[in-house]
Amino acid sequence: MQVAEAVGAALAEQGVDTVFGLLGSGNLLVTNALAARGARFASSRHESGAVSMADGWARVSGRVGVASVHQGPGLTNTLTALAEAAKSRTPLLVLAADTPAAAVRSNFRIDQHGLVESVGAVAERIHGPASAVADARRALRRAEVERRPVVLMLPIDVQAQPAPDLPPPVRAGPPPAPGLHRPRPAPEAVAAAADLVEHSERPLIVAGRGAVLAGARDPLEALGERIGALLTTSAVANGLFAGLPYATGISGGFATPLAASLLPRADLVLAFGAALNQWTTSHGALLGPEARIVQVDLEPDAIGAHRPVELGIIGDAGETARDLDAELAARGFAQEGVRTPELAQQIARRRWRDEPFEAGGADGTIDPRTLSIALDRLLPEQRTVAVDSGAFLGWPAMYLDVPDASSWVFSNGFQAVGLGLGSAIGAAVARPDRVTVAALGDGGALMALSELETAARLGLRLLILVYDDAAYGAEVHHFGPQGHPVDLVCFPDADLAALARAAGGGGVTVRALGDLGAVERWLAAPEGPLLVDAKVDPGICGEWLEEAFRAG
Ligand SMILES: Cc1ncc(C[n+]2csc(CCOP(=O)(O)OP(=O)(O)O)c2C)c(N)n1
Repeated sequence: MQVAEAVGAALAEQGVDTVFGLLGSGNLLVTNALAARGARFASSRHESGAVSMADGWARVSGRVGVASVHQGPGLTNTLTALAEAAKSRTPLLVLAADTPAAAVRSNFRIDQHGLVESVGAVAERIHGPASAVADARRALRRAEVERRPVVLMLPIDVQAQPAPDLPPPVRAGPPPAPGLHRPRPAPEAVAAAADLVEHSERPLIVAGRGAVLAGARDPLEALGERIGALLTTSAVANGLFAGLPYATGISGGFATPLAASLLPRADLVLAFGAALNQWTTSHGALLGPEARIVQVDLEPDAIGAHRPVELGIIGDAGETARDLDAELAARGFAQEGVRTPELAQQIARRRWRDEPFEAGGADGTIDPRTLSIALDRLLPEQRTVAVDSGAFLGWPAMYLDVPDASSWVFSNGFQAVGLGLGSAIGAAVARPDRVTVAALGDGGALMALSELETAARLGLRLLILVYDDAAYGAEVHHFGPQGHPVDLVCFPDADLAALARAAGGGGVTVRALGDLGAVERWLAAPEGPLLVDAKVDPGICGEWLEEAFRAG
């Protein structure tokens, strides 16, 4: 057995059963070895797609996503998606072939280690035949424990050497699940937080991606109940509190008018795995003058990074919520706080879809809000929504519900356009039982065009919803009002539905609600992807975006 095969076998033994990638001479053997041991291999058409797919798969499955790429250009093609995974703390293992150490003049040679570390990924390596299996296990373990992308360099000369017998497995059985390591907070810190809670009347719990990765819904729900808190999430943690009566949805620019009026009234803000950045707090406007802030995070340098806080607690979001709840229980503390039946009714009645708006949609276009509300009604409740970057992204965030946090793939940690289709494909592979929506702009869709063929080839239940304004709308709305010419970011109309059909999927153009019949028919028996090229009114700009541009 060669080292390449031993590495693939070792990873399969550790539970790796799904691999995304694009094969070249450097990574074919290791990937074959995984496939030979039962792993499913899904080929992308671009390495950015492969890593985005592994990222989306990981977010939905809660497991370490795995991608496999060729050395040199295969790896450079992953960089934007890798940076997104690093910033979003997605646990990923990227198997990257590498040039032999001695091949200093190889065309493929680059500083792979420096390259991936520059975007925040961890570089690991198989060092030689004797250590290769242990090296691979360590890389997988690091991705899992550190909740970040790890790139395992596989020099092709080392891969080709004979492998010693496989060392006995360090862990057989269930596949790796990130977040097994949940540091508990210091008891003194918990006691200090309990003191603050005892003096609060209107507490607010803000949950971020750290709370999602920690699986902290239940302990946060219990804590919220005890202290009478309003619940909200950052945009990335959307869905964490789905269905709870005192949850107001996303905080920040996507907050409903009701939420935007309630959030600044809090006198105590408990942030769990949420950075409290400018998006979540609307540049601080949603934190009232009286608010005392407690921030819980695994990372010491996250504490106070965006907002000064009164108390920082280093610990896992779920464990800290549990310990704080237990401390308050021991003190005999419980209060109604903000929780009245009237408030629950108000929250239920004033969701985004209930807020009136002056519908646009002139000249054969549809208002993106009208479109989103209608699709939300048509889609089954059990769905996954993956969102690209661009001006359109507020519409799915505001109008498309998700049943829980793992059904929401918001690949916006790097604010890169073009990763949404890949991450949606990975999400759809993770949940073949339900419909996945890829919400994209036309710019993002065209950037990831090659993966339309992937979606069709894999026969995914994927609704590719393109908010098509025939422009880089974000730039139009940003610079147009300032009087700058924006003709360079406006494009002739493109028939994206025809492109999807050419790639082997379905495609329909939507200019009015009446055109959604094709979507209804597809939903009745969703087989293979359907691209909805929604020609949206290019004049409509979300208030959240106007506010973001004003704030600079
Ligand atoms: C990879 C990348 N390139 C460029 C940008 C700058 N940018 C931000 S939004 C945007 C426009 C995206 O257009 P589209 O996908 O059609 O969405 P829209 O803004 O029109 O809703 C661009 C080019 C970026 N964020 N990422």
